[in-house]
Amino acid sequence: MTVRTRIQSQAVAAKVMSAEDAAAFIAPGDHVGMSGFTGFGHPKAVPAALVRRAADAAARGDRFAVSVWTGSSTAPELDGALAAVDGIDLRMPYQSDPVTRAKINAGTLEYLDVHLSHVAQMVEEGFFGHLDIALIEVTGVTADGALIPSSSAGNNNTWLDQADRAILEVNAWQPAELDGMHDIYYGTALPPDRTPIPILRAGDRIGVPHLRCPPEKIIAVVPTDHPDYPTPSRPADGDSQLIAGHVLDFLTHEVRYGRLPARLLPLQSGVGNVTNAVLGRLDGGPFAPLTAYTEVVQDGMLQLLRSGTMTVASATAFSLGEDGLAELRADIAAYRDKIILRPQEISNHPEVIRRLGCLAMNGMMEADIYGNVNSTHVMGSSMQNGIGGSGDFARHAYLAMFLSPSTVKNGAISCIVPMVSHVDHTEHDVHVIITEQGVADLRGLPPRRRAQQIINHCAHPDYQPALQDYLDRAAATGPGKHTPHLLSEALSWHVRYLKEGTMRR
Ligand code: 0RQ
Repeated sequence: MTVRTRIQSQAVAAKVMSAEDAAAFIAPGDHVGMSGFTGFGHPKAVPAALVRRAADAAARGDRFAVSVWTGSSTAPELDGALAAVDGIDLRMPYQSDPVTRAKINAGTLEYLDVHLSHVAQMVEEGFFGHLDIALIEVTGVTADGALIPSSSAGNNNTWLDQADRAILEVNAWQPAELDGMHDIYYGTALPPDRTPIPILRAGDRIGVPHLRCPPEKIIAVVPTDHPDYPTPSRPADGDSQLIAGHVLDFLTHEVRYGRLPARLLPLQSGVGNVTNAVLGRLDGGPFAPLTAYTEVVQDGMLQLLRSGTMTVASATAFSLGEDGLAELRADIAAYRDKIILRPQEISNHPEVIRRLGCLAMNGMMEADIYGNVNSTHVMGSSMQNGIGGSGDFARHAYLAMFLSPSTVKNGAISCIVPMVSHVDHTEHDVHVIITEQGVADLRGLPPRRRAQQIINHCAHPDYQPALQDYLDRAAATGPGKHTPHLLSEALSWHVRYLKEGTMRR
């Protein structure tokens, strides 16, 4: 199917032009709301033209930069390439690109790390300034001008509603069978006019399949034929398999004690190898049929849908590796009724997450002995990726689990520390911590008993003596006995062991 047949509306087809011409509508300093979520559904041609403009400006000793708002992370060809030519003023709400990260941590690129479910509301409230341009990849345009979304929903409805002008990329590489998979909800409003989000089950559809945009707002349409960016993946290592085994044992235990139904509750799983390993272990397991109310459909989830272990997955985007992407494209019609892509305001909506009772599984950088979790910062001040949707789910989930190896960098850094160097999820939001060492179930435990659980069950044996020694001395000599700490020592833990280069004793 050619791009021309993808654009059924005459009015929209009349706006077709080159990426260069479309990019010329974007002025330095503009706020540009782009589609895109974890390498899926981002615009591909116009950002490349912006990179060329920024590079040309730099060659003249000038600067061309815009603010880039998206759904989540994108791909090296967008985030990385634009950051490399200093083409980004401000980035929000999530990134995971090494070039962007380096610029953020050098202080030359401003970054707003926002809960993904909060973005739409905060844009409407005007906290980020006015949105000049929506730059959105779509799969096609219907005869009456409705937009068929592509492989992520993200904030696209908000960008199209809020922006002054819209540029569309119509990507013929995206399967036409995506049409009908989305559920775009236009019922949200700011208080006091809010009404309940009527999702009672993960598979409920409450919206419409297409995005709306008045034709007069569309100033340019760029045909493309570019693939999405598959999520780089590594084979599951031993630690991931051990963590997955602990998660399965823990869920089995919860079912046995009647705290979870036999088919569990809707799953949310963050990105990465560990959560993929968990999903792999669920395949063909005792908990079926499963559902997911989550943010992204990753390879492990596609496999569950394929095998029938999972009946439906609600998300806002795909986040697939090369194999998963090939599988989806080969058999996409079979997945259309099993996958629902919603705006991220809805996929991550606290009201719905709480009502459905999601089981949230997310990665972390470090947890402290009292259960506070750092998902974002190295050494308290350098950004890794961002909070993404982890806070949306953790705070409101029925069960908030954080999963991580107990050490990273070949054992040189312990992910269990006396006091986290940055807090994303407080001790009140974190129910269970799971490392390859075991499970710390923190529910119902006061602080010192939580600390003992975490040290005993999650810390690496190389670090247990130092953590136990810290807890014992803090409890004996610290100023307060409720959450005992020796503050200067707690924070010097990170510095001390960074200098030594290893914590192994
Ligand atoms: O560094 O890349 O140099 O090897 O952080 O860590 O172990 O590869 O694990 O890819 O699952 O990422 C928390 C970052 C984990 C992720 C985080 C270093 C480590 C490695 C990556 P290298 P791993 P993962 C909804 C959920 C927030 C968003 C979220 C994340 C690199 O899960 O971004 O949860 N979460 N979204 O070596 C120093 C430590 C470290 C450390 C790890 N304590 N100190 N470095 N690293 N711990 C989904 C979405 O929102 C899309």
